[in-house]
Order: sequence, then C-alpha cells, then structure tokens
Amino acid sequence: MAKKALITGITGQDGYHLAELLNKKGYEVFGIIRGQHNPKRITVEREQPFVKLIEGDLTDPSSLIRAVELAQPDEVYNLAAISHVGHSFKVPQLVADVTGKGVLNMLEAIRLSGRADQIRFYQASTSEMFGGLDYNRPGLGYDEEAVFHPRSPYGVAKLYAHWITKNYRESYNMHASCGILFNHEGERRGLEFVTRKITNAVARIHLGKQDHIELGNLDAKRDWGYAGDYVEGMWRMLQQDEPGDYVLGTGETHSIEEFLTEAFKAVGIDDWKPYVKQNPAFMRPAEVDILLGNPAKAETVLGWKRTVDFPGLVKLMVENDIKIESESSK
Ligand code: NAP
Ligand code: G4F
Repeated sequence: MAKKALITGITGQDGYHLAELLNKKGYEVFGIIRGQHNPKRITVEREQPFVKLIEGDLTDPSSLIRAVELAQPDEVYNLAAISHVGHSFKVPQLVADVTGKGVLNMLEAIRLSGRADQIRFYQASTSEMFGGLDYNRPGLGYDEEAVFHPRSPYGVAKLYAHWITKNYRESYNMHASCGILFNHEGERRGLEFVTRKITNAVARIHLGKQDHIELGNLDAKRDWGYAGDYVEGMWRMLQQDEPGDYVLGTGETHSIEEFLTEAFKAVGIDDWKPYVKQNPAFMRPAEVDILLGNPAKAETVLGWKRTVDFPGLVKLMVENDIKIESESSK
C-alpha cells in the first residue's frame, strides 16, 4: 500500500518541491492549506492535482487534529511558518503563535491521534537559530553541536519549535526529527527573499522593464543551496530507524554582493553598482552577518549531498525569471 504523507506549508517553496518528490516516490500526498480565499489553492490544484488539500491552520489545533484524522499519515512534514526574518520584527507575536507554538499544536495533534507510534514527524528548523554572532568556526561551519543565538523573533520562535520537537521525541518516544537547513532557493522562492528579489530584478532590467533594484545590507553572507536538493534530505531523515537532527548546507558562504555579481554576469553586465540603490527600509534591527553550514553528518549518515552549486543556482534562477518576465506583459 502507498505510504501517506501530510505536508503543512504546501503552498510554499519547499512544499512544492517536497510534494513533487513524494509523488514521484509513489506516496499519497496530503497538504494543509489555510484561509478562505487562498489564491494559491488554484495554483496547487492546477500544477499538482495529485495533492489532496485539507483546510487548516497551525494556530487552530482542532483543524490539525482533523487533518491527521483525515489523512492517516505515515509521515508528517511541518513546513508551515511565517518564514520571512525581516517581517518577523513587524509581527513578533503572530510569529511566536504560528512559527513557534503552531509546532506544539501539530505535535499534540499527532500525540493525541492514537497513532503517534506509527507517524514520523519532520520539523523545519533553521540556520537562523545560530544567529551568526558567535561565529568562530572559520572553515568548519555550524554543525548540529554549535551554539544557538537567534537574532530575530523568527529565529527565537524556531528555536522553541526545535526544542519542543526534541522534547516530544524524548518524552513520548516519537519519531520526530529536525532538519537544520541553511538557506535554500530556486524557481519557487518568494519574491520577498533577497535571492529571488535580485534574480527577478536582473531579468526585468535585462528586458528593459525596470531600471534599478533597492536592497538593504549587502555585506551579509549566506550558505545558499537549491531547494530541490534539500527536500531529498528531509525525506531521508524520516527513512532512518532512529529520529535525529541534521544540518543541511553546502559548506560554502557568499555575500549578497557576490550574488549580485553572479546574477548580473548571467545577463552580460559586469558592473552591477549603477543598478543597485541601498534603502534603509530593508535593513533589520539585528542582522545575521554570516551563515556557513557543515553538513558532514547528513552526508555520512543520510548519504545526502547537494547537486547544485552557487553559480548553477544563480544561473538557474535568473534564466527562470527571464522566462517568466518575457511571458508577462507588466
Ligand atoms: P515559505 O515559502 O514562506 O512557505 C511557508 C508556508 O507556510 C506557506 O505555505 C504558508 O501558507 C504556510 N503558512 C504560513 N502561516 C501558516 C499558518 N498559520 N497555518 C498554516 N500554514 C501557514 O517557506 P519555505 O521557504 O518553503 O520554507 C519551508 C519551511 O522551512 C519554513 O518553516 C521555513 O521557516 C523553514 N526554512 C526555510 C529555509 C529556506 O531557506 N527556504 C531555511 C531553513 C528553514 P500561505 O501560502 O497560505 O501563506
Ligand atoms: O533572503 P533573506 O530574507 O533570507 P534570511 O533572512 O537569511 O532567511 C531565510 O533563510 C533562513 C535560513 O537561514 C530561513 F530560516 C528563513 O525562513 C528564510 O528562508 O535575507 C538574506 C540576507 C539578510 O542578511 C538580509 O538583511 O539578505 C539581506 N538583504 C539585503 N537586502 C535583504 C535585502 N533581504 C531581503 N529579504 N530583502 C532585501 O531587500
């Protein structure tokens, strides 16, 4: 019989890639979608008709209990969150409720389902929990043992979610794993994140639809990988006999300036500076200066390895945005 997976955050970047992967592996895929008028429902229905949508919200425990009852899942992937770090400074309490406490609601829905011993749980933890401040591991990168020091309401909420997942593993013997994922991007990345904001602007500048882009801090460094590679790692975590925590990253870090250089190079522009203006509105009250992941455990135990490198990622995203922008009249 086909395995069943329940995905929260089905309308997000990772939800899309994970649903594709699980469908290819023969899973029956269920996805929790929120809101009465969610415009992304039609996108999922058209692009991924194999996904069985269930209405629910991480802040509504009864909806999660109902979703677990309906799907009877073997695996639950909790990808839902308010995931934008900058936005989390504007709505910190909502972020605590959704990104933090929402995970407790999901864990309780599983614990009380009467099938907790048959359900494997994945929590989308994040490199934002490290915070970059205590970065003293040149060349090594953050691994599963590194110290956490979150620098945003999002990072703090995710740290609660991380620890409550570990607590349910230890207290109730649940097969609950946390993937501590470094930034991963791709064709499905939201336009509000810096990589996609840049690749979309570069495409529009190339096509004469826009003349500049406004950004915040250009000095920050991130460990950027491809989302399609990272969902494979999530799935591998839940196939292990024992639950655990795993870092997924590339082992490389690049600045926003390097991303700009690579993205403009893809459309034949050597000097990006005339096209970029700095706007303080995009600065954050506290910044994570540097993130670099050490995925040695995932590579050894899970046999996971990223396949897309930094130049390959930037090229893929710019080409995708040129295609989308060429087909749209606005
Ligand atoms: P994303 O594109 O922002 O997707 C977030 C998803 O969460 C969307 O489907 C959104 O639904 C849903 N959601 C938001 N609030 C909800 C609520 N109250 N109830 C139910 N669903 C809700 O994020 P992503 O990039 O795919 O990331 C997936 C997960 O990994 C997130 O938890 C993120 O924090 C974490 N993460 C991401 C990265 C990364 O680099 N991408 C790295 C580490 C960890 P709507 O469409 O209705 O808004
Ligand atoms: O693209 P970002 O918004 O991603 P950030 O803050 O690293 O968070 C992402 O990765 C985390 C994993 O480490 C996830 F947990 C999280 O959910 C999300 O997916 O910003 C990257 C960097 C920051 O230093 C930011 O200050 O880019 C800088 N930046 C400069 N100008 C900008 C902008 N970020 C955004 N979003 N928009 C700008 O205009």
